[in-house]
Amino acid sequence: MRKLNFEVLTLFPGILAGPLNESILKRGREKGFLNVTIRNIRDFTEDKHKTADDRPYGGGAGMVLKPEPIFKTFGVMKAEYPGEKFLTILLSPQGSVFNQQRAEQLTEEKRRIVLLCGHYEAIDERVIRTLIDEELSVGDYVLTGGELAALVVIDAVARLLPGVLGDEESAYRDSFGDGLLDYPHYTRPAEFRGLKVPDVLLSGDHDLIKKWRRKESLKSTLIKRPGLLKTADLSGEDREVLEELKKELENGS
Ligand code: 4G0
Repeated sequence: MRKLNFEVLTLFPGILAGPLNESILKRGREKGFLNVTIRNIRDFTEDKHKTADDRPYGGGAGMVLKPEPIFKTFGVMKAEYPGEKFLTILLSPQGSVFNQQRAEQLTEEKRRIVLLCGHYEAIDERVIRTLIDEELSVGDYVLTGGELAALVVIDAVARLLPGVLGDEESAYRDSFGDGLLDYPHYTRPAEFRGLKVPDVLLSGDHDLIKKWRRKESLKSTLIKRPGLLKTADLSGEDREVLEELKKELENGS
């Protein structure tokens, strides 16, 4: 059995504790598929006030995370794992945008994955140049800190590890590895306040249902996120269905 190892370096460990100790992440850790160590950067500050940030050279608003506590945290961490390798990631709005493909790649990572969370507008550039392999963003918006972004990365990767999800959950996951949006889902009753479930889903014709779902996935993707079609895993028949859908949508039918 393989295990993925994360090290999260943060000034606010409390933000991470809750989500890692609930539901699927908790189970994944308990079963030994996932290991997450949280390190408090403030434990490695040098002064009696435990100062982690300071004013920017050159002036201007906002504070900058000091290099010393971060370098020290890295030093202590590395000393705990002699001879081991690390992939160091900074969560930052300046990073390349995290996606399902990067999540899948990280499931294969053999090194310890270090997630450094900043909690101020900036981090001393010498940290980035010297300690960081990769900057990742979870989307084009600014958060108060990198902790929620780190949780997004851990969650997206953990659910892909074999054994972390139960059978029901992983059957659901497997059907969306193709880069398309989901098809519509319905459960009982067959009619609710006059709103009917599509007949095809009650037909018992599993071949027809499969085709309908695929077409609905393609339609939804075409309408809501057409850019995803460029990288989606599409068959020849998918492409034919897409051409039909484009014509239908042009006609407004
Ligand atoms: C600004 C990540 C803010 C700069 C972190 C960190 C959004 C994301 C923060 C940094 C974040 C995201 C340079 C470390 C913290 N906000 N989109 N806030 N640096 O992934």
